[in-house]
Amino acid sequence: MDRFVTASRKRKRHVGGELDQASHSKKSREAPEEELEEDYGEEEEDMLLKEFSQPIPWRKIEAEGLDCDYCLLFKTDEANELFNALERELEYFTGDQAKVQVFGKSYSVPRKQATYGDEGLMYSFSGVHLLARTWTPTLENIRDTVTKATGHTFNFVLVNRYKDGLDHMGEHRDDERELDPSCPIASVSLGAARDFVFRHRNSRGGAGRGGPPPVKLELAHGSLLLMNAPTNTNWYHSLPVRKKSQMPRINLTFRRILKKLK
Ligand SMILES: O=C(O)CCC(=O)C(=O)O
Repeated sequence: MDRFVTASRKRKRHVGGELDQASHSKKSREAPEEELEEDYGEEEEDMLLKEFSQPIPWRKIEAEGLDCDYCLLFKTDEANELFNALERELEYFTGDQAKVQVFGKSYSVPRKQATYGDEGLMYSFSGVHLLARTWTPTLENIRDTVTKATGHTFNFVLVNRYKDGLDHMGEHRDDERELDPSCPIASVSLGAARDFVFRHRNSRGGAGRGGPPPVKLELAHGSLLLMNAPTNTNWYHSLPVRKKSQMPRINLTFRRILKKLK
């Protein structure tokens, strides 16, 4: 994949010759208000782009019917700030909304969950129907960064908070009909690094052990994993228990949902 977060090709200069990177106090108190826009030659533009742009080093993860892209989207400092802001802003479900139905029985979810997104959107899975709360500023900021990095837009996010390595998520596929099949699921991880495991549908259970081997990866603080089609048709994924992990983790899966709530 060849995607880059780039600086603008035109940079503003103050009349006095200072680059607009100078401190705001200096600009407002000493520099004249008037600004000139300069066009640069191709060579100089390339140099500036090298200096100011951050190529995102994507890693391709592929197996039979599995197509994912992985990168470190946020530097550690940024990721720390985002994690702390989410800890202040997010409200998680309680009561019945923090439970799932499996074969008619109700179980507490072994983590905390929340859903945010565009007005009226609802996401249903395992017998629960979760209505989106309004985007918070930090979720909007992360969503827009993911859009810039991938070119995809998202209208919904499922948040999972794991207090430590005992909190986990069982094997499942994100193959609900309301998900737009042309849009990958973009999974941003903040906090403790955790293992993430894909298992092919033909490799589950006693009878079907002939499928391809599992694909395991560690989702790092500040990382982005893109699950492209047809991954969620063929492969289940899970976040297994890791008893040694003592730190919390927040995972955001940005999605595009097709149907509006009536
Ligand atoms: O926390 C994670 O990385 C897993 C999230 C997940 O599997 C999901 O939201 O469907």
